[in-house]
Amino acid sequence: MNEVGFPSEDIIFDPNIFAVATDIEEHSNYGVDFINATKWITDNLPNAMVSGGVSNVSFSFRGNPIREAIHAVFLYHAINNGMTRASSILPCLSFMMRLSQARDAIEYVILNRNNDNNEATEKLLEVAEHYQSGDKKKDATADLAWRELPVEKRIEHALVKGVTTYINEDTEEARLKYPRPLDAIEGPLMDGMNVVGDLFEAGKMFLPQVVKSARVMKQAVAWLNPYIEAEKVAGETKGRVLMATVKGDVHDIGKNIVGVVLGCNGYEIIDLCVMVLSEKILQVAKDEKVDIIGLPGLITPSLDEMVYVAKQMQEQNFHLPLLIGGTTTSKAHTAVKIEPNYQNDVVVYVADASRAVGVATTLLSKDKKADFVADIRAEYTEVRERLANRKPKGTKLSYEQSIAEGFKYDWDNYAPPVPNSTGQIIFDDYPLENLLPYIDWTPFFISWGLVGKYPKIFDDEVVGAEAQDLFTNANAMIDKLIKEKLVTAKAVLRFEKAKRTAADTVTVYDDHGNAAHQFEHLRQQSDKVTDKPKYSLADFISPNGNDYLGGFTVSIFGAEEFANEYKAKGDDYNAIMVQAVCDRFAETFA
Ligand code: B12
Repeated sequence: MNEVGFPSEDIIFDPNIFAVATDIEEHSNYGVDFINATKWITDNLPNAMVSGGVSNVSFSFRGNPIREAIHAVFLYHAINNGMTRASSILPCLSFMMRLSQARDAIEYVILNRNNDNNEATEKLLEVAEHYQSGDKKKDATADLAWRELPVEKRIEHALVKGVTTYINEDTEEARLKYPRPLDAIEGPLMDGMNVVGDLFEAGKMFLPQVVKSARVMKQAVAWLNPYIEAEKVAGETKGRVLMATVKGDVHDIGKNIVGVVLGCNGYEIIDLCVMVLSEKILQVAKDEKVDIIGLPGLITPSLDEMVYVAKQMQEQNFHLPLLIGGTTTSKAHTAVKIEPNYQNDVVVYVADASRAVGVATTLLSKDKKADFVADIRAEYTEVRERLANRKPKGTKLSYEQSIAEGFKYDWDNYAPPVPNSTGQIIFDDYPLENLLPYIDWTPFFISWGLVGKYPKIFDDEVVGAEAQDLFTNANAMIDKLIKEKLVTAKAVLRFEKAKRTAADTVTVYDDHGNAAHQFEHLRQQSDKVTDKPKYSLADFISPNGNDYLGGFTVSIFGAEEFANEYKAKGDDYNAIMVQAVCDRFAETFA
């Protein structure tokens, strides 16, 4: 400042203000953090000003006039500690007097006092309810009107709204109403989840809300598990079943239910969790000598992955039944795409957990298996024949034609840029703080199913509030990752001399000029008539031998392990949050 002659009073610091009373422990101190930061700046940096976006602090109370009072109390403490200006602030002063009785409750939240078990937040929620305007208040009572509905509708409401408060008692009521505990899952709970799925598909629910629905569902299933287990058939193990959600798919609620139900019927379950590579599934199946493999698939890409697993089973000479299940799978897909690839034993599509027991028992029965398999094969052959009349796909250019129409460039008049060094460079622990300013947040919101560009997305009428909430939580997660050093950014990069040695081939050379590796690239072969060349990545390396190829790989180590800790606690929301922010770090690093 002295060196460049910049007036100190022209420097304005704008420390972040984040929402308090969010029900997330890490957020409780955000008010205090801002006030302390303001005090430090004031004490240590004479004349500097401190600004802040005050309305963030009360974000949890959207729609409630108590926000104004929260701003007033917050400003009182912030100004006393040196805050000089505030931005994006809702009116507050008129409210200060009227809400004097709320002041203590607010002050405890802002200053994070008496809040060890969230007591201060709970108290403020109670007080805030009191200040809710007529309409909203009516909503709050209407909120409880759903408690009068039949148990099936209450369960649906809890799943759609992500409310866990009454789910144990409602699940218990359903358990008593239905003949068996599993019927409560396959009846009202799955019906409710289907409503969630339909709303999501129609764009009326967003991913963070679906994650909360999943949390409710998991709690309900956890409530029912002991009752399902109590029906357990005593005696010898009937067989070993390996369950694994395939690569790329994170859905595990259905798989866990199938595991519990089979477990209670005398089967030993080996559960490899989610996102499991085919190689691992098959290795464990061999090592553990399992009798059946069960694959759940809930998203479309899982369907191809299941085909891959089936092919691998055939190639590796497996001789055991393969069960296929989950919303996105179907008898038709199993018959047309999966079964033809695995003929050593049988592939069976199973629509729900209760059917899984019967199917498994039949398949492991010496007497019944042959007839059952013959019936399934006949049925699937019929399905295939019915679906056989497919239209042929569009044609492609021949490879030679594509090369002829490839990208042309005057390489003799081109001087390629020269890297500072060739060979390998390693970053073993790159500071995450350095990556922060470059994060591209838009894909973060897309990964949560919220469409809109950052930061404009916060103003979006439909998803704005949800986006703001997510962003606040993402930043809290980032603080935690950095402060507690939970993950490490690592990278390896390398530049080498390179030459295009054939139409689609790039050869790289070591420092002694020896060919070290060849990269083969794909070329576009679409027969669409356009002016554009048919590109290949190889087109962009000079054939003259004076060019370079660079490659890198980045990874955020520890992210998966930390996400799994949350998953183990049934907290999918934070597990996904860890993955989503680490994905941002990885991309930024790249
Ligand atoms: C909850 C949920 C989530 C949760 C999952 C939480 C968790 N830990 O599992 C979260 C929020 C993480 C999620 C994420 C996504 N989801 Co989702 N999700 C759902 C939802 C609403 C419910 C699934 C569920 O748990 N159902 C309840 C269980 C009990 O039912 P079930 O799985 O079918 O299981 C029963 C039977 O099928 C059977 N069964 C199941 N597996 C097996 C296996 C075997 C071997 C056997 C014998 C039987 C069997 O037994 C069970 C009990 O009877 C569905 C909608 C729906 N209608 O299913 C969408 C749905 C599956 N999701 C969908 C999508 C698109 C996604 C995302 C891609 C969204 C996004 N944009 O990121 C991501 C995918 C991420 C990934 N890479 O996997 C789509 C899939 C569409 C498609 N064809 O691809 C669906 C169908 C919603 C929709 N209508 O659009 N999702």
